Amino acid sequence: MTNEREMPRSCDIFCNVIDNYGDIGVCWRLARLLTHEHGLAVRLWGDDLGSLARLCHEADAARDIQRCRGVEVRRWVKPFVEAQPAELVIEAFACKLPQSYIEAMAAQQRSVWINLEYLSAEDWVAGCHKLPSPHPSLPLTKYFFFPGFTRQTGGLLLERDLFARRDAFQNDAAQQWAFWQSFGMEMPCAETLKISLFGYENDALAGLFDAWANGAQPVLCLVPEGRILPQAGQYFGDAAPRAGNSYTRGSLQVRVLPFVEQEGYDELLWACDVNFVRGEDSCVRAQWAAKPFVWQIYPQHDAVHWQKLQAFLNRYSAPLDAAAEQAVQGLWRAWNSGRGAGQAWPAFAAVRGKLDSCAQGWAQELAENNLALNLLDFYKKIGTMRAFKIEGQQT
Ligand code: TRH
Repeated sequence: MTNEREMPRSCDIFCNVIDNYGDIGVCWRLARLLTHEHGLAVRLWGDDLGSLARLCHEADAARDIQRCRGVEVRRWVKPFVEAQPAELVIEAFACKLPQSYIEAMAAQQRSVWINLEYLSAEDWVAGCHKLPSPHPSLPLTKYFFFPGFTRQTGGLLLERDLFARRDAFQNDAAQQWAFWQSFGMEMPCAETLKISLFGYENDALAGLFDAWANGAQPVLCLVPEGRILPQAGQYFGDAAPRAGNSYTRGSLQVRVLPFVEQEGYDELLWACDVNFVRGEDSCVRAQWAAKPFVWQIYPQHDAVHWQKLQAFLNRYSAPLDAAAEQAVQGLWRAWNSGRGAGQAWPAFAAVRGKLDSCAQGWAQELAENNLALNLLDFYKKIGTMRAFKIEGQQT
């Protein structure tokens, strides 16, 4: 039984990779955070370690058991291996835990079982956060845990020292120089607008590139290898763009970057003036980078992602004045609808200074609600509740 005064000592995180890097990205980040900042023995069970190997180069996609950055990384095989359930069990994004593992949890009665949900800024999230879901046949309860942007939600993943590292990087020319050198590049001059571009396929790209190519300000656009890259190459007539390639048209220079490790991606965001991000985790990292950003939300078939996008936009643009709000909404909507981003760009560029000055405050406010701390707090509360229940039964 969990002791209410104790932190969990062990944690199992289960991740079923749907596509892209978001699922494993969040799990890998959480695993490292619980290991390094809270001293938990973390096992990360993933069914696609190839995706993890892109985020952490020391991970070997072919191995069943390995240790990476202090985390025990396990291949989630079927049938599942025999494993003693951890004290804190996190099922990421409603992936289905192995039946044998669920039965072992029920038999041992020492785990707190959490379903960590996708991130959304929608209002309903607050009402569902921490809701219990009793197992239909076993003496077990699973709890929903929702990341989010308000105090009524589980908050966001944030490393303890991230802001200090970000500020050190942004105030240190030597670190920045080393960053550019690591890609074989010179440090761009001050007047160049540096933009990172991580995205899904997007028909609005050519129009946006036109706007940058035809603008007065030099633009350096850094495109990590990924789904939008073929279209970026196509714009310059290159059918097989690769990391290291560089293209120029008018004021625009595009440079293809290799997909870097997860920690390195933060530096890319910190080094740029505007960041185009996608999905879930990169969107959060862009907010921690405290720079103007443009979010391409993960598209869903039934178009519910538009509601999610608008819910976030409403919160994010609330502190902005009318011009900045309109500019942000205009570019984000154009980028997500796949048309008109080039036309929407000048208004966004014009309010960049305002967005810059709001970004620090926004990040600071969100930082007050830390997902890992909330998770551990919740674990302790459930432990206390259980202890009372057992005491009650005994007296
Ligand atoms: O890869 P994604 O599109 O993941 C998506 C979303 O999370 C979506 O919500 C989910 O439903 C879907 O997957 C299945 O975007 P995301 O979430 O930003 O994840 C990308 C990860 O890749 C993030 O952790 C940052 C990392 N990254 C690197 O480590 N190196 C890089 O060079 C780049 C560009 C990204």
